[in-house]
Amino acid sequence: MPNKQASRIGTAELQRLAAAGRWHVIETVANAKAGHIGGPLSAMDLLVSLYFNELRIDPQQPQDPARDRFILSKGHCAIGLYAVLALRGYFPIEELATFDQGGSRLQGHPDMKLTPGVDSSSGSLGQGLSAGAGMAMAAKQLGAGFHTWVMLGDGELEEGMVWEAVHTARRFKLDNLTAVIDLNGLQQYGWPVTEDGDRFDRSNPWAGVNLEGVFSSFGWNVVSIDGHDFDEIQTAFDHVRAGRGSGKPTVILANTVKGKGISFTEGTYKWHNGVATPEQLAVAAAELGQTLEGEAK
Ligand SMILES: Cc1ncc(C[n+]2csc(CCOP(=O)(O)OP(=O)(O)O)c2C)c(N)n1
Ligand SMILES: [Mg+2]
Repeated sequence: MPNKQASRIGTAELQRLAAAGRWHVIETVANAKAGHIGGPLSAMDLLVSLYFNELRIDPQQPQDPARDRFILSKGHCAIGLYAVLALRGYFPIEELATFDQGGSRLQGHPDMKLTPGVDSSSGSLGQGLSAGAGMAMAAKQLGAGFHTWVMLGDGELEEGMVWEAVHTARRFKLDNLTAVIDLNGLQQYGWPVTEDGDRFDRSNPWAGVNLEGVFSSFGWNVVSIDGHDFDEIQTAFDHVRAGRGSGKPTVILANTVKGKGISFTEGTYKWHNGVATPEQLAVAAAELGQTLEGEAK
C-alpha cells in the first residue's frame, strides 16, 4: 500500500508549503524566461492539500500500481505541479531550475514519460477528464482501490470533450473519480469580440451558469468550496471519501483567485503567463516570506 502521510498536517504547515510553492512558481518561471503564473498560483492551495494530506502516494515509488492517480488536465500549470512534487520529495527542489529547458525532465507541459509523479501527459485542454475516467474504469475492472483525481480550469470547461467525460463517468458509476475545477474566473484572454476595442470579453465564462446544478443533473456529487481555505478543502476531500460506493463521481467546485498570493498577479488575466522583473521578484519574495535565494525566513 502506498505510503500515505501517517497523519494529516495542519493549516500552518500547509500555508508554509503553499507559500514556498508559489515562490518556486514565480522564481522558476522568471529563471526560465517563460511560463504560466496565474493558474499555478490559483491551484496551489488545492495541490498542496492533495499531495500532502490526501493522495495515497509514495514519492519513492512513483509507479506503484496501487497509487492514487492525479491528472493536471490544465497542463499549462505544470510549474505549479512540479513545485509541489519537488516539495513532496519526488525530485530535488534544485531541479526546478531546469524547467522548460531542452533535456530537462520538467518540460513546459507535463510529460508522463519524463517526470516522476506525473500520471498523464497534458497541455491540450479538455482531455484530462476522459483520461481520468479511463483510469477510474480500469481500477473498477481490476478491482483496484486507487482513486483518480483530475484538475481542470474553468476556461478548460468550455471544451466539449469535458462534457463527454462528465456524462460517461456517471454512466459507468465512477465513484472513484473526482474532478477538481479551479474556478478562478479567468482564462488566457476570453471570447474574441469584434466590436470591442479590447478585442476580448474577459468576463467569467461561467457567470450566471449554475454549475452546481449542471453537475448535479449529470448525476455527480457536487461540493462547492473556497479553494484557498484549507479547512474547506479538507471537508471537500471528506465528502469525496463519503461518496465512494455511491455510484456517483464527485466534483469539487473550488472558487479561487487567479494569481493568488502575490499582490501584483492577483485577479488579472495579464499574469496568465509572464516573467517577473527582479523588482517584482523582490516584492513576491517579501509577500511570500521567502528570501531571494528561496530559503524560508
Ligand atoms: C485545446 C487547447 N486550446 C487552447 C489552448 C491554449 N491555452 C492555454 S491556457 C488557456 C486558458 C485556460 O484557462 P483556464 O482553463 O481557466 O486555466 P487557468 O485560469 O487555471 O490558467 C488556453 C486557451 C490549449 N492549451 N489547449
Ligand atoms: Mg481559469
